[in-house]
Amino acid sequence: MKTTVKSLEGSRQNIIIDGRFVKPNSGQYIPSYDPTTGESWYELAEADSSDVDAAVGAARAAFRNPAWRRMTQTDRGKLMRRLADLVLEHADELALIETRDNGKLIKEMRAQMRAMPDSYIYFAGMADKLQGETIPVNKLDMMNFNLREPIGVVGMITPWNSPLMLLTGTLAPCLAIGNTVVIKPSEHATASTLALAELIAEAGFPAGVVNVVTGTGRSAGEALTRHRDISKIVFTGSTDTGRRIAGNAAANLVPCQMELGGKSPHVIFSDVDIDHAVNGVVAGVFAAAGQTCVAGSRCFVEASVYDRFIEALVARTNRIKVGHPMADDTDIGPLALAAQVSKVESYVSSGVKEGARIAAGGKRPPAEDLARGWYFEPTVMIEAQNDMGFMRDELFGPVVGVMPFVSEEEMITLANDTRYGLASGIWTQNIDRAMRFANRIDAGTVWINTYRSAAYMSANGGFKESGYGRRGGFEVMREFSRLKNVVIDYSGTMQDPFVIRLR
Ligand code: TXE
Repeated sequence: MKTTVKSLEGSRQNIIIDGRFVKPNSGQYIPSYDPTTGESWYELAEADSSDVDAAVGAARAAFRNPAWRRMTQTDRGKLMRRLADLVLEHADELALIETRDNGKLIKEMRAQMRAMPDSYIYFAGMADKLQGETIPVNKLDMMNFNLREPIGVVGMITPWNSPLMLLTGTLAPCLAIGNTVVIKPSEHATASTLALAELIAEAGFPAGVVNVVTGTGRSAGEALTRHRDISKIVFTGSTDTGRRIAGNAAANLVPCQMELGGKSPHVIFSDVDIDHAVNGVVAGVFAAAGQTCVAGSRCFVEASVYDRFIEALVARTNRIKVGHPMADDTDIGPLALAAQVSKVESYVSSGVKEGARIAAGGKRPPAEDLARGWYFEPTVMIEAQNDMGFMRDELFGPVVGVMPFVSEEEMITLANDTRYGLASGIWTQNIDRAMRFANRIDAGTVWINTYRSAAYMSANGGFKESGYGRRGGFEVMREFSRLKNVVIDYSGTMQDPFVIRLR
């Protein structure tokens, strides 16, 4: 893998089409910023519609290429295992690249990158297990069965918060089935995707199976979602952009998979160990500085323990260390974008005007060594209401709003009172209550006495404006394959079609 933090520093990165790094036709490059300093550290190519067209063409040719199309499922699985080995071998460098690009903690990224190969291995194992079925029909001497086959060229538009992990959730099953791919990573964290594409080539995937076009959503992203030769679009990002992309895709009747924003409820009942629940809430909302789609950013606490819970949550939050993402003792690093800090700041201040109170954090940290970076303190907002801006919209920052509830009925109404439906969590020792919550909550994932315990073996995704389609588990293999029905008549005869016989 030639792409390393060292090679990226001060460099210009090109796009990858048909297995080669090529310059963008526009000749334009845009800066990628280091969130700890706000300074540009390399430049990425600004691809336009002509580059996207070339990438989709290469992916389409690769889809037809017998070297890929006629490779057996077992051999595809072997390639993916080789890729898993290469990712593991380069896990620490991939982690460094992501930390430098989006400011996520190095300790978290190392763990994430070392675990990521397991995903490729899991889907490699599925490459030869996707099977159709035979269907009993009401006719003799007929065989009716379903085939599962790859869809074609899949366009993937990924975000900056966990570029490789979020990409892997769809790239691994896509490749296992035999599709080809054009990836448009976020302009805010592009480098790790280029590095992964190098490893994909090194593993032996034929040229053109995975192509990477970089640049802004407005240019490369739009072009990809409007392209007529794309068979499916996978998008992870904001609900507004998702809506726009789904519109572009609809014009070409292209199906989409959408993993969008969230405003997930996290519910605490009085029958639990408060310190454990506080740890759950802190992990659920402050991990990755709140930049996770499943962040439990609305916290509902049973009124009888509300004061005790707030006291413990504030004390725990005040012990969180905000610092440089490379330091081992840092709990929260910077936000990935300058715009995110302004967004979070403005929602916190409008929340105060709407009547909420800051019980912890609420501002950029005063420490001098953090002044140039895009940091924000972990923040607890109390006296929150569901109709306040910061409780309604996704902030994608380290802010939790807390409010009390009295009855289970009231809690369910409050928890479901959101346009999103991605994840949810509940802390209780009462199994009946937990199951009632699991049945009634409008969210694609329900965590009981835990939070953010996501697994690539289970299908995850959103309801409502959090999107549609599922990632993980065997479900995703169906999403990235298409079903074809085949009928054989082995009677050896063909009746005159105009003679109708009643049985
Ligand atoms: O997202 P965008 P941004 C949410 C989060 C955050 C907000 C804005 O609330 O504050 O989104 O972040 C590409 N056609 N999430 O601006 O715009 C873009 O280049 C095609 C939630 O980064 O959704 C990038 O690759 N593509 C989230 C990707 O879309 C377009 C993760 C995401 O960008 C495009 C990230 C267009 N018109 C942000 N416009 C999650 N669900 O995990 C942009 N893009």
